Amino acid sequence: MNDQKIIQAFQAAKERYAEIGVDVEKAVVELDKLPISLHCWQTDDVIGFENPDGNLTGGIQATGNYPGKAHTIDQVRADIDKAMSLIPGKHRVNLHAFYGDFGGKFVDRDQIEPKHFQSWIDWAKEKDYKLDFNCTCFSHDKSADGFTLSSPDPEIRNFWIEHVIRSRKIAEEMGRQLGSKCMHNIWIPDGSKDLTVNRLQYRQNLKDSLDKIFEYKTNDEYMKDCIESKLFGIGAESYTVGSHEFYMGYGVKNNVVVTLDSGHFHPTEVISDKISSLLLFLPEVMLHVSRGIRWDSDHVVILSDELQAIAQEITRANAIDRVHVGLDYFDASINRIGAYVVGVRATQKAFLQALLEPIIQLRAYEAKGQNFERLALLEEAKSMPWTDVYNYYCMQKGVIAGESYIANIEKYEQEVTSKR
Ligand code: RNT
Ligand code: ZN
Repeated sequence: MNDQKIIQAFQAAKERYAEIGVDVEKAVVELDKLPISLHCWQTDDVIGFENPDGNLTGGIQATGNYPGKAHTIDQVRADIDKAMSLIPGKHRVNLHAFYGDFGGKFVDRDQIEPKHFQSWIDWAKEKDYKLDFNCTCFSHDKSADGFTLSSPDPEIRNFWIEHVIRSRKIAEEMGRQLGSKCMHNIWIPDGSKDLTVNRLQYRQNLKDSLDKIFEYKTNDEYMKDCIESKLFGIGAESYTVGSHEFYMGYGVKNNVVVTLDSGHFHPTEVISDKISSLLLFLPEVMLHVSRGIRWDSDHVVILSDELQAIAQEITRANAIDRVHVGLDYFDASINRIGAYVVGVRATQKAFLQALLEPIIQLRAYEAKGQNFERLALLEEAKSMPWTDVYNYYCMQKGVIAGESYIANIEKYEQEVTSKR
């Protein structure tokens, strides 16, 4: 697409939006302020660097065998840099604890320290990314029985408590050095395949473990704790200890941010409608934007109705500053860098559309009970020329607009990933 044409289309879009009372320039400025946290685990199918031959466990699975996945830290970073170069705006990278820079040595989870992440922090500083972090409570001997923080065995519980506290300290250090609050997310795989009779006991254990974990007080300016629920995992279909009700209760009572993963609910249950409730009881909300398909909670994000609804709920609640947008999907069956770019661009497009909503008119219709008018305007808004605004935003940021980025990723595949 040539710049001249992008500018012309943008001018026309701007006039068209003005007719429905929407300020396009303001929407672009707002979109530019929205950081999206790119999960590092799309690069290598959630394997990490602790044990390169390790298996992904914990009820999650990356399916597919597309060539060219990242095997080293440098490759992960190069792939993320490549993806970032095709995404307008300044963004974040979300690391998992088992992606530490362990220098070829085995460092167990209860031994990790900020120094194992210093090279990540330095890289982020150099590239002007911010970091988020996750403890890794899966793909490990001590999670093999299916229980970590909720384990009946106090030794196992203490091991994971230690790991999570250390992870929180690492997150704090990331936030301190990078001058931006690092969101630290706790997700555990705990659950069981079949009928479970001690459901209360495991949940009691998890509650006690979390209480111990949060006894270590972190600096709020540097890091924030989040807890993520799930409905079920593969091999843990009957019972998940960390359910939505569990973490909602824990989070609200203890003022811990709740993470909503869009793939972690019943297929017809959506997270978009949970946001306005959580915002009333918690200062912030963390999102893992994903796309659930049947048993899989982690398909590549696309511009779906639900993604649009999520963005609308956040902008309508005026809560862009209170809702942290992170991605969480891993597709090993397609070009992995392409998977990032598709997902982030879709997320940005959803937010741009939401920011371009004729919200004043919509609210006026709703207040007067003019529900046909509200529905009709919502439908019209979908086909307004928001794509011309997105292309303009890409151009402004020096990023390829439109489908030409596909060829650019193919070139990277030919020159870099296919040679791995
Ligand atoms: C798993 C959770 C969790 C993981 C990452 C790797 O179902 O969504 O967030 O995807 O921690
Ligand atoms: Zn998640």
